[in-house]
Amino acid sequence: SVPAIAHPTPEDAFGVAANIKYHAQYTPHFSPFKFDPEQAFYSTAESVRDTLIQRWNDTYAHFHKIDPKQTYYISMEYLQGRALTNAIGNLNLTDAYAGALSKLGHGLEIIMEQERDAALGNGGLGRLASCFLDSLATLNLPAWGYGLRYKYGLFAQRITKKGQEEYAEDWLEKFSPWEIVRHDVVYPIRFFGKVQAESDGSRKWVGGEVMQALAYDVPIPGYMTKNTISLRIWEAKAPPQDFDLYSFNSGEHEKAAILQSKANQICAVLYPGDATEDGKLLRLKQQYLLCSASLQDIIARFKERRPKHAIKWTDFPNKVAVQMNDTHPTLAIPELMRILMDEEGLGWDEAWAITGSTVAYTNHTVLPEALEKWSQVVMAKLLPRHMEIIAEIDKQFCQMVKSSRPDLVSKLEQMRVLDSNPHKPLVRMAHLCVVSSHTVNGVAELHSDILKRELFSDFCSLWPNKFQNKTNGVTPRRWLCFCSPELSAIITKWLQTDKWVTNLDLLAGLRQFADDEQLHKEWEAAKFANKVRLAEYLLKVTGVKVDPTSLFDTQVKRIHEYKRQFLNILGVIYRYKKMKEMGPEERKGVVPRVVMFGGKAFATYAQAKRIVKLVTDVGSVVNNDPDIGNLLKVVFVPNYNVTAAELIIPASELSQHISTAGMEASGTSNMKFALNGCLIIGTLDGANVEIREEIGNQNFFLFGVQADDVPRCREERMAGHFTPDPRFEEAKQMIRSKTFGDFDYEPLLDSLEGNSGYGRGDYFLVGVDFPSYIEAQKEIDIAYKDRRRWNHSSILSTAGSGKFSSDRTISQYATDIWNIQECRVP
Ligand code: DL6
Repeated sequence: SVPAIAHPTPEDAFGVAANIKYHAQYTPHFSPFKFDPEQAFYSTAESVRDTLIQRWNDTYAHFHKIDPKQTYYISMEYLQGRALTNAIGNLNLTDAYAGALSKLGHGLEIIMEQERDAALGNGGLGRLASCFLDSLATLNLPAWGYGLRYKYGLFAQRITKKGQEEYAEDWLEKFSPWEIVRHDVVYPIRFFGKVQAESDGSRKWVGGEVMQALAYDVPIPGYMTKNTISLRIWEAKAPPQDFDLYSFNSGEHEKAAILQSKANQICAVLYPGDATEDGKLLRLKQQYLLCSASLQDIIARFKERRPKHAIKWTDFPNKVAVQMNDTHPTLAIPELMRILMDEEGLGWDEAWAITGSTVAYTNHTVLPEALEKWSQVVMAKLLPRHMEIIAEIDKQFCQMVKSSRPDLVSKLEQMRVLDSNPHKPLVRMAHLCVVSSHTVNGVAELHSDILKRELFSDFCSLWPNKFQNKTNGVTPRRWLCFCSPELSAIITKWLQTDKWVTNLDLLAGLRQFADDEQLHKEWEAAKFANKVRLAEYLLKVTGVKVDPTSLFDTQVKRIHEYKRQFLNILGVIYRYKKMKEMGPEERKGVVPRVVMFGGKAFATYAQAKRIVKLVTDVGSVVNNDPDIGNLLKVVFVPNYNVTAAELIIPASELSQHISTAGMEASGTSNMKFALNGCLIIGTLDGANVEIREEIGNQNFFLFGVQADDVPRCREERMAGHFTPDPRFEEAKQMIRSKTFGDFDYEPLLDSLEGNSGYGRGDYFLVGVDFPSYIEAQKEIDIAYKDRRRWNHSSILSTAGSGKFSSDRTISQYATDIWNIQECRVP
């Protein structure tokens, strides 16, 4: 073991200050003669990292000694956000660091703001993975997260007169103080090549390009526990011998390091555009790199803990649980099969039994376009051995269905792993996951029911016990304690305990005070302070001045037609029109509102970008209309990310979760808003259903058709059996009349009409739900004027949020799917 290093350890403000100074001096990245906020941030982060590294070493040494069954969470996405506030909060060192920094002439808040968001994910799925890591560590569960170290994370969004523009987000431009490069953890990764039959009958994958995966570890501290686990992210690199000195010296500089340049492309960006064949190939390379490196690592750990010649592979599922976060890591299945058979010498049946008892799959969407399918041709070219294995899985699945379930034979073509359409043969990744995994879960009750009844109904009749629900959750540390310390302090004061932070069900104790005037006063004051903070931020990033006494109404999430930001803005347009028609006296009765939108549209998703443009165009008109003044402001918050969410969510009073019923698998921001006492206007979709049950129907503004009615409504809409509400027509007419500028909104408006042109017969049922949406909005205005009623509902929202802790979700995964137990570092 490495001898202890003699430098100050952070225990109190003096120790911390000395430790920060130590790093400024001896881990220097900047001139030693200055100590500006940026430099102070890096030294502070390095000082925190010292503590994390020590705990992280202790944690894995302990896991090694105990050798418990471990969970490996494989995900292409993690939306970590900033780490400093979270780390010192979880370590209970916030006061010590604030004190130390003030001794060194800096305020903690300014220092925290120096940190860039690590945005290695797109949205809900990635943020969920990050919440899960926090809960895994906090619950002292033996686990690892595996991901990719993208050079450029999710793009940065700028809003200009043209709408959304995308820029590369170079989160590693300086460096990340949280990651530890592991030069001792490197695995070979092969692409292309061919499969060779060996004389003993085995198969061997040879030739092609061999790259390397290099590990970086990001320590994830649990809350108030020594346990600190690792998010291990992989970077592709060329083998060291790759550099061709002869080519370089003869002037062929690019050729000299061709493999390195190819390796650099693999982890260059999160979700490379896949419109081209090259783009598709790159995405598949990313997925394979993640799966192969992670499995080699898992297997190396399994072997390391056993005597070399006594490895019992049947023991593997007793020590390893692999969770695939959606279908992106599906290649873990054929890769585990390949390693077990081709490298460890197991037969098919044994390898298949081990794989099937090890892997489990979480589905996060029912949208057909998000259900991955890969070309068999591309797969066979890049991963020839895996294609063979997948074909064999498909073949055996077909045989099994034919022999054991003749009633399903007529469905077999739709159920198969391979879609053998001769023009475009595909691999259905979701089917590969369902066929191979011991457990498949959805992420909210409604979503899991839809999986069982619709998307995977035939599989469910085959294996009814394979399907489970695990309703999502969010970490209360980041999403309440650290982002709203004022509200958290009030909760702790009224509950007379801070144990709710790790036992969120205790929030139910607030119910008994839901009518207490003193609590109302304190609650409102805390929310108001958060609103003032957000108003300052909005002014800084958008130039729009908002009145913090207005109702803060928010919709922040990826921009997508099914999430219906379009419905929201049409509602705003209608509100604006009605306000314009009012006389000055009538206008005095209007509840002032700030309607905030935030979210990124996928770069090639034209319709989503039109929605962003429409919101900003409406804002430009409404915000500058002297008749309206502060009664209505419409703000598009640029570059919505985790850090922005931490400001926006605690300050919001109403949030919109208004997807077409049946289309949002769960949603997780709905949970964050409710936890922060924000009321919800929503459809019966995803986790909204469960949130409403928990917080009480009277505290939830419900509207819209239900999931079961959606197919019928769509048919009626397509068949023209639909009479649009006049209010809906008025709102559309405002856009057509060019009130908001002369941008071509026809494609967007057409999507609300019949089944021609861009029109998809209003697939997302905006027109159908518009009237009930407007009615719900009216109800909200009435409710907001009654401060007692509103505060009461707000407190009950928080009180009813106990179920939505990711600690609860992770405990259920641990018990029902992974079969792992707590392994606390002494
Ligand atoms: O489960 C996390 C999150 C859900 O809350 C959202 O409702 C769902 O849309 C999202 N799904 C995806 C799907 N991506 N793929 N594939 O991001 O997952």
